[in-house]
Parts: sequence; structure tokens; C-alpha cells
Amino acid sequence: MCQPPPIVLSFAASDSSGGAGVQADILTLASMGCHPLSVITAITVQDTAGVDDVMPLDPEWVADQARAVLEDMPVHVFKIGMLGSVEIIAAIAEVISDYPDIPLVLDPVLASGRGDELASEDMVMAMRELLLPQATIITPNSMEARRLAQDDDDDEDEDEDEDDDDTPSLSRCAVRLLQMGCEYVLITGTHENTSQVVNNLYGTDGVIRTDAWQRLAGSYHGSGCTLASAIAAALANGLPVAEGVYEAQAYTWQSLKSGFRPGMGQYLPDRLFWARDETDAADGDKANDAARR
Ligand code: PXL
Repeated sequence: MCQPPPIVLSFAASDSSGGAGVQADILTLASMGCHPLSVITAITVQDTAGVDDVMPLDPEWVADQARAVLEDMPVHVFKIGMLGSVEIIAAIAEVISDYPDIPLVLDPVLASGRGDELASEDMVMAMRELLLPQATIITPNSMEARRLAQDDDDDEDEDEDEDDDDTPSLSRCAVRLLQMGCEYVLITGTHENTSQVVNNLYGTDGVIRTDAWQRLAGSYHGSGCTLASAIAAALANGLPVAEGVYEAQAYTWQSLKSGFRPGMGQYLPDRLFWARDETDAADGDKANDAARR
């Protein structure tokens, strides 16, 4: 028999459009050779244009789902996405604290790429206090990094790092996030006003790697979930963090490049791009290029 797939446990919310959330995690993890376990935190009502409603689950149901699978199977990596409530954050923090040797990839989902709020200020505080200290790596975009790293003195020294280049203040955010207890911070640059998308991985000694990617035209839903799950899969497959972060970015960029627009809103990444027939993929690219022109 060949090697069984490594197991990744994803804590995430359901996205009925299949673009983000647990659906994105399952597709990405399976596509990268892992067996995905899914603990649902909340149910969203959404299409490719936006989130209409969110129903967080009872925190005991979240903890019970996790405990059931953790007592049955060896989990190689945890991945956390959208959380739903402060009580759910506390429940998950307690469960995973019983498994300190399992690496944790935390995607601090605060808002959707389209701006729908997905976390209250209380949830941001709970994430800082209960989840960040347990994380191997967190994967905020630049807006999430600024909000997570904000502290009470920021109004006073607002001008300190504010020149035309945003990099110093993002690196300061990374330092603060590392001080909160995570081992690595990957800040993605999709929302920055740069010609390429520049992603920086920080560790306690500073920047570990900087990767720049061609900025693709169009607006995508589910890219953050794809990237964080791809990192979880890479770690589960045995890659060290810096290499896993590169592999995950390359996979995510390719899935975005092969993106498709199934509805009337955003493009979705094609997490199974490699499984398409080559001629189909070429036709798809042409159709996408035409649609984006
Ligand atoms: O992309 C972050 C995200 C995560 N999880 C769910 C979402 C979104 C964004 O919309 O809906 C369920």
C-alpha cells in the first residue's frame, strides 16, 4: 500500500459559493495530497458577490467536532480560518492547547476581500490573546496585519513611520505580532498599491523571505483561504516553513491565474488547475483573458 495522505484539520466556516471557507480549504488540501478534516465554525449565506448573513455555531458543537476526530485520527497540522464568535475562539483555543506539538496555521480572517466584516473588535482581541500565542504561522493580509497589531499608543505616534513607503510600518506590525507569540508572520501585499504583489515572511530575526508575484487582473474570492491551506498542506507534507510558504504561494498564484467566474461576482481560484486537460486549460485562459479585458 502506498503512504497514506497526511491529515490536516481545518476549523472554518461554510461558504455556500464554494469560493472561500471550508470549501476552499477542502479543495486545496485534497489538491495538495492531504486528507482534510473539517470542523465547521459558522454557516454563511453568500454568493460570488458578497456575504448576506452569518450564523455562528454553538461553541460546544465546534469543540465536539474537533475532539471527535482528534481522538480518532493522527492530525499533522491545524489550520484556522473564519471563527464566528468570541466563544468559538475560546473553545478552539482550549481544544488545540491540548495538542501543542501540532503546527498551527492561523489565517486571521477579519473581513472578506470585498469588505464584508467577518470579525468584531472583541473577536480580534480574543484572537490576539488566545490563538496567536499558539500559532506556528499567521497569514494576515496587510489590512488584517495593521488591525491585529494596532495598539493604544498608535494615535500618538501616527506620523512616526508614515512615509510614502508602507514597508516600515508593515514590518513594525510583524514585530508586534511576533511579540504576541506566533513563530512566523506572512503578510500578503494584495491590498497594497504596488505594481507586483509582494509578500513578506517574518521570523524573530526579521524578514526571512520576500516573494513578488505578477499582479493578476480581476477580483478573486478565496485567495487567502487557499494560501493558508496550501501552507498547512506543505507543512503536513514535511516542508520547512520558508520552503512551504514559497510552494504555497506558487500554488495559489497558479490557481488564481487559472481562475474562473462561475457567477456574476468575483472570480474563484481553480484549486484543481493541474487536473484539467491542457487544451481545456488553454481555452479557459483565453476565455478568462477575454472576460477581463
Ligand atoms: O476569505 C475569508 C473568508 C473565510 N471564510 C469564509 C468567508 C471568507 C470571505 O468571504 O466567507 C466563510
